[in-house]
Amino acid sequence: SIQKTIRESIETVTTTVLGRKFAVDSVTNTSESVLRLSERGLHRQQDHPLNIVKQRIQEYFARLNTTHVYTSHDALHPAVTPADNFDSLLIPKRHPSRAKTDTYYLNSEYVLRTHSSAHQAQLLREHSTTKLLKSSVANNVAKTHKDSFGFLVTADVYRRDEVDVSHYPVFHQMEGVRLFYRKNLLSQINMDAFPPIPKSAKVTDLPSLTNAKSNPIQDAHSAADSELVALHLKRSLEGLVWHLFGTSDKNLQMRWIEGSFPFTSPSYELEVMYNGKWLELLGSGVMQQQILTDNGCSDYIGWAFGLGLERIAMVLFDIPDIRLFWSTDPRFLNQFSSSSDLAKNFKFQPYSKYPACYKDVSFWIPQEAQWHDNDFFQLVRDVAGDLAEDVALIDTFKHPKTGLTSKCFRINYRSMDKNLVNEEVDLIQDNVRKELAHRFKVELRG
Ligand code: FA5
Ligand code: MG
Repeated sequence: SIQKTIRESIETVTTTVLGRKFAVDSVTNTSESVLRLSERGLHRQQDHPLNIVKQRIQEYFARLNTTHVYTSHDALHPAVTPADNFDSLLIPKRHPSRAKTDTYYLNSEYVLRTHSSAHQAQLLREHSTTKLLKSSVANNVAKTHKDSFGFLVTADVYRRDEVDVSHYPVFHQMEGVRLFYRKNLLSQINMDAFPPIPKSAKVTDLPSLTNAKSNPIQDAHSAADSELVALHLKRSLEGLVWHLFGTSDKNLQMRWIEGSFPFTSPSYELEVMYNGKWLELLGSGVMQQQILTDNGCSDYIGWAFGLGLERIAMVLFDIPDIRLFWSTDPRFLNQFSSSSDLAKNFKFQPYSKYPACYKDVSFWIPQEAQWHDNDFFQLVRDVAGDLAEDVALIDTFKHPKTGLTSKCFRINYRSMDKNLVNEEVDLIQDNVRKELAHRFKVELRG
């Protein structure tokens, strides 16, 4: 057995994600609990609400145009390179989203994608090579090359984040990309017809399409081209939001606000009014021409968007807690069915919530520690799993003499499918404390 231990320690330690192996190194910060979620494929599961929303969006884009089809992808592997996830999208080297505190690194060469945009470059390249292939075979460069095209990508995405009813380390996005052959942009845009949105709904656009300072038209684009593409983007997405929500809310309100992404300019976000508040549904914009040029599509101009499927499903079906999407409880899953007609005002009927129970933990952070609150959130996820509903920082205190910082977090425990007894929660809390002392060498208080 000693030999076995030695043999194991010599062999490279690997983690496996959907059949692919990744060597663990000093950068690795993925946890077993998150890796296991990558196997669920919720957006491909029959009758799962995320799958229903995905299908409705695909259906909208399929009906929208007769001039071309959007190709759909929903099973691309979640492990991508930092080049795919960041560099290819012109995200600066020092951008905070690259930090180990925010992104899951499988190792120094692979991350779990943090957004569906990670597949833009790859799909553009694939498209440009198949187009070229087709056109050279058919010797009909003019026809095939002038076609506009588009694709949709549905993907589970991973972010180290806070813990509460609307944040979970894995959620789902759908990316949409539409390219137009630049030389006949106007005629292509004119060929697309958008279903009208009734007068009862209210759509508020930005006061002006573009803002030269904070949201400029790219040097590579003429103002006319950029505005045509932005207009096509907005009409496409307004129609989508109406298609999704219009049947249940005739007085639907949506508005465009300025966005900011390294991979689009100008950039826009679309919000809907939900329970008296504006809720962000998606980010979008005119794609950076550099990205198209880098990936064999320099003759095109286009738009892209990325939306959150959970957000849409939560609004559409009144799902109160993001953890429910991961539930295997038939009381949740059996309410959804894509075959029956869900379109007419279907709402999720919540079953009784089990009582919550909170526990506080406070500790001194050692001087030399590089503390980040996300490390603590991750630790709670690892130890308590889905039983942790919410983690909140309730107090920070800096000792005037020692200069040490103390933090107090409140963990709210609640099970989605059973009554937690106090002894059970005490046990978990005790494990959180032990793990905290072990991982970060903090000094526990009280
Ligand atoms: C992005 O991820 C960009 N890649 C979107 C994009 C694509 C912009 C293409 C331009 C062109 P952002 O981090 O804002 O942006 O996320 C996009 C959407 O995902 C949000 O509008 C929201 O609907 C959803 N989303 C973001 N974070 C979460 C979260 N923690 N939980 C649930 N949904 C989320
Ligand atoms: Mg955003």
